[in-house]
Amino acid sequence: MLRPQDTSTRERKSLNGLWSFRLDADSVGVDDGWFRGPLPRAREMAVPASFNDIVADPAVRDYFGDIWYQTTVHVPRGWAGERVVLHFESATHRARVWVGDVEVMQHEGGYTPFEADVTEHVRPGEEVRVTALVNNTLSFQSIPPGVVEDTPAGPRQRYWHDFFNYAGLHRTVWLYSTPAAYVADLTVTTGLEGSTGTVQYDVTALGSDGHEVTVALRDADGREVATGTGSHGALSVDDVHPWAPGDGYLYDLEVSLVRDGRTVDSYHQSVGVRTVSVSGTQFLINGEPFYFTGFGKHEDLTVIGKGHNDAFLVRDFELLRWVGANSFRTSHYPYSEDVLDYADRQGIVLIDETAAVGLNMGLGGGIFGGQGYTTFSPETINATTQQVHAQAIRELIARDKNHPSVVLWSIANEPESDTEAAEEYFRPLFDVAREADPTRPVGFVNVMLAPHGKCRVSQFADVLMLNRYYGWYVNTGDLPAAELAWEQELREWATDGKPILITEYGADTYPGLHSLGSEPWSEEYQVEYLDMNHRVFDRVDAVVGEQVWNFADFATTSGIMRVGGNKKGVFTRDRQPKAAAYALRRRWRKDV
Ligand code: BDP
Repeated sequence: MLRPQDTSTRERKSLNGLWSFRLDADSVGVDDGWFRGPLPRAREMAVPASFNDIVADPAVRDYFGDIWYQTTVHVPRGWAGERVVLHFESATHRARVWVGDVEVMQHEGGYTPFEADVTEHVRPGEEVRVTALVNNTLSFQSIPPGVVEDTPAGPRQRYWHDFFNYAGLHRTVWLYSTPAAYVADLTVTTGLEGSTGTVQYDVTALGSDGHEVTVALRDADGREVATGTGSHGALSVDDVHPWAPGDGYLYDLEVSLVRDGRTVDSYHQSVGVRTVSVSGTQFLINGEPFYFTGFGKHEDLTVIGKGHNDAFLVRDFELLRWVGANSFRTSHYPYSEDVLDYADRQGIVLIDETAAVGLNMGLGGGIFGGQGYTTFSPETINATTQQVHAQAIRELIARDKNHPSVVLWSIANEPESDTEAAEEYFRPLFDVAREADPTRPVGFVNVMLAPHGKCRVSQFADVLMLNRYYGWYVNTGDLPAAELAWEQELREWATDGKPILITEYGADTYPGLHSLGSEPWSEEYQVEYLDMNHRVFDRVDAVVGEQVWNFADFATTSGIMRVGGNKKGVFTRDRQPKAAAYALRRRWRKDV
């Protein structure tokens, strides 16, 4: 599925703004036909945003179940004869959508786009009603999983990931037009041979009998550097300017459908010419060893929750550059496509992750302790969940395959991985990822409960991604003991002969709390904790990167281990530095 865009043959109209909004705790809205007219007894709600922190009512904050959103849109007069598509960039965690009285689509999964051809249900020049029934309940068959438990005080949603279950319409909703014959999909892969780049393209066109596909590649100054015809082929670029970390150089590939000399459809794809590979314990970008510096992040903001915001996007990347980060992981779900587009342009390297987080009953909310369930079983995470997970992997790759910034797929965060059931569950999922994208390495993020020798899933991974909290959850406050234990474990992993990425290490830090004795929770401790980790990483050659947990403080569920959320941020939730930010800057930036 291609992201909507304005071109010489296409137009799009954002549906963002204030929508009618209503909770439906008893799930009566479908039977009562709430989509058939103006949403009864509705209030207004911002799109894009999570609804949770906007309404001044704790019951709304913690609400789970059916949620209705409705708006109206004027279909532009000029779209007569065009194909009209309704496109949601996401709806968390699932949705059904009606246009007028007609249900046009359903989608499972909260972080990837979905769309429907609604040409037959709209009339150019007229207004049409768009109604979305969003549902944010997590179950053992959703990604991420959760469970609704009956308690004396009523049903309660539980889940095993350490961030607040924000929900709603987090990203842009578009109505857009294409010609009847249109470019439906496009896959671009690139290569480098000395100073020559190659751009392989594969176009899927629909409704296009008798049309010819032509492509033109232009450099950043708009100069045409290569052209081609046919729905697939390879372009060669002399004196190529590669995409590289810190140098987000992009070419523009224009794909056209042509008939009788006339351009019927045109679509533009940014192309970064770069290669990614793994060789022994090295991670190579453009054939050169790459060392990741950066963070695990979250889409998490005050008031708007997981709603996308351009100002914070730019602010966060400013801070990444300021601190010397060259990369981050989209922990723990696919981020807004605005983030990926921006990372491409900024030359920031991404590890792109699915929403498969919390598939581990040995953990809960970042807190060790059994959860009273068996992770993989017919009643809990089962074959149906595996299908949903496989689909989540396919949708992530389908959406993000053309981004040069993405160098590695992460198919899960900290799942149970030390059991036979885990091995059976994950083996086919690695195949799904590799089939969807043979060009990028694939991995998953390993948890401390499944150390080297016990983990049965890391055998399938191209890169070892480890989350470790020596000096925080274990050896708390005892950094010398932590340093010994951590180095010992890391050296065991290094015997696998694969690159090791430290995808999480971090210490909760209350901003403004100081302690000469460097006690946990103080800014001093966070600095010394990071220093200890860095000494260990620098002694183990197979370590190819360090991503601190977390870029910024973020919201979680309530718990005795959390103080107003997770405070492992190097920046506060409002994006101000803690002392650790300056320490990282000194390590990561060679120029200051
Ligand atoms: C890891 C998780 C991450 C948590 C973190 C923590 O991957 O989501 O927020 O620990 O405990 O288990 O801070």
